[in-house]
Amino acid sequence: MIRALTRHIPASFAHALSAAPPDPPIDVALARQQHRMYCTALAECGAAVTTLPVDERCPDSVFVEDTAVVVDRQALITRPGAPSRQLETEAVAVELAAWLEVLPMSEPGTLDGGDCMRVGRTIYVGRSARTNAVGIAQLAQAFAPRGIEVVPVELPAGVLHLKCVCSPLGGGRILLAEGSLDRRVFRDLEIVWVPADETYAANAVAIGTHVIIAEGFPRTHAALVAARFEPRAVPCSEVRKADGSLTCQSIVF
Ligand code: CIR
Repeated sequence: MIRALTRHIPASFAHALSAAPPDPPIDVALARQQHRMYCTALAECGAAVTTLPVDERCPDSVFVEDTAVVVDRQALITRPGAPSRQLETEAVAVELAAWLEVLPMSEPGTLDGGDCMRVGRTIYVGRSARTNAVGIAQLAQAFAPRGIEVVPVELPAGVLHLKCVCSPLGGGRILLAEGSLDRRVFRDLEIVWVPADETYAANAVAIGTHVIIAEGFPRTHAALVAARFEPRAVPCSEVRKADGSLTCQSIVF
């Protein structure tokens, strides 16, 4: 059984973190409608979806990916790098504990799940403004007993998270935006290339042969079809205004 954990969007999402103030501002009603379409897409790709209740204290809480990293039957509950987001982990930890063994992180480590891309027994982890060296060391220590190798990746300036430019497709394949990271970072992985002017589409959720991608990126869509995937486009204009995309809205385990 593939499970996906998501979280309802609070009214305070209008004030979510973003590198630049969105113009026009976030439309919370539209964001909720798009989130419902995202959850429906997850379910239609075969996931059993659980959606956590709204917490108005946490404007960014729809971005659950950042709060946990799952390997096999264990979940490392992160310490998100943005202090305003650290409260988000409580409800996620309680829910995941019903399914998985949860492992803690500790100060001064910080880590966002959006910086962690797992491919087989390797986790590529972006060293970013959100994820520090202590956090990366705690990630490596948590999963070393499970045979996980952690490979730190330096991010180009202005990239929020590793998975802003790449995401896993299963079976040793990844989506990677052209011109973002040196492909040699990813050793012998098979790359499905995203054109540089469609970089936003490099963040996608793969479940089996299904891939949920952002609406409006025809060349990425075509590249996935050519690689024998079944892309399914969903609208995400409102989460994009808060620097979010597709993987960040769920924890798939
Ligand atoms: C933030 O700045 O933390 C949120 N507004 C966006 C987080 C997006 N998370 C992700 O891509 N994993």
